[in-house]
Amino acid sequence: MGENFVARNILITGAAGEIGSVLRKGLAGRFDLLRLTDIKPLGPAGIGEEVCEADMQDQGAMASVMKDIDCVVHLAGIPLEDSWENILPANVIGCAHVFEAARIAGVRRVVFASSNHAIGFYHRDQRIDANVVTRPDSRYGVSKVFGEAIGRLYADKYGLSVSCLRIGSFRSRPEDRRQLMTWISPRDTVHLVERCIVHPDYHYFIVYGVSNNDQNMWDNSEVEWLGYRPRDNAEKFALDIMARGEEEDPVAKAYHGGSFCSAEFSVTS
Ligand code: 15L
Repeated sequence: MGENFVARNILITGAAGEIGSVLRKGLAGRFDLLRLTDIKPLGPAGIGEEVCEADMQDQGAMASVMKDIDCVVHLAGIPLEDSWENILPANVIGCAHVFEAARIAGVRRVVFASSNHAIGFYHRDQRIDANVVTRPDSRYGVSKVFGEAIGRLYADKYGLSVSCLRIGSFRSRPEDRRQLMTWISPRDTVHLVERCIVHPDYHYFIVYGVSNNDQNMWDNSEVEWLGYRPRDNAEKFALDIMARGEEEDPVAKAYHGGSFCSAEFSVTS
């Protein structure tokens, strides 16, 4: 990136969503400006905030929200499996618009909310790092692989600084057995995103968005330098969850992506 990066003005897309709302609170007062966009209502702007309704499909609107921004945190999109008709415009075209608008506006950094579903078809007995080949488990997962790829292109070709967060299960507390492995707490999420915003110099990397879970399957040791030190551990909730005696179906249970893998699964051996 050349000289060290200083993040003053931050844009969050999808700021009315679950992660966006937590970041809005958690990052309040940390930067000169938090500009928040969504297609859903965001309420009135607080101190240090600007709110604007903007649709990622609308290139003109995207261009105007990028003005004077140092770093975009791109969360907007469909957060679950859906039809191609819905995934393509929201998660593929919309994501391309965001990167392109950022490039044209001279934004230096994009923090992209990817997902563990980019690698969902790895077996649970395999602990993986971010160098593995992607194995998306859904149309949604494919859209996240696309986002990671466009991020890589914009880093290598145009010199943007890009991080991709393969977020696990963002919940206030883990809700099932799988989430004992995949949970990321709100507090750790704010810390991770903040590290990705403020780190003075990086080109491109992928990090797993996961708390300090005893049963974690994702290895972030190559990105120690980022300073992400998660403090929460899903194991604290394990007794409660195990006592419920709920079982995942055999396909979901075999893979990192859980029910995203078993949905529509039709391989017969
Ligand atoms: C995701 O990417 C989804 O957005 C979220 O709702 C969860 O389902 C999560 O992954 C997960 O894997 O648990």
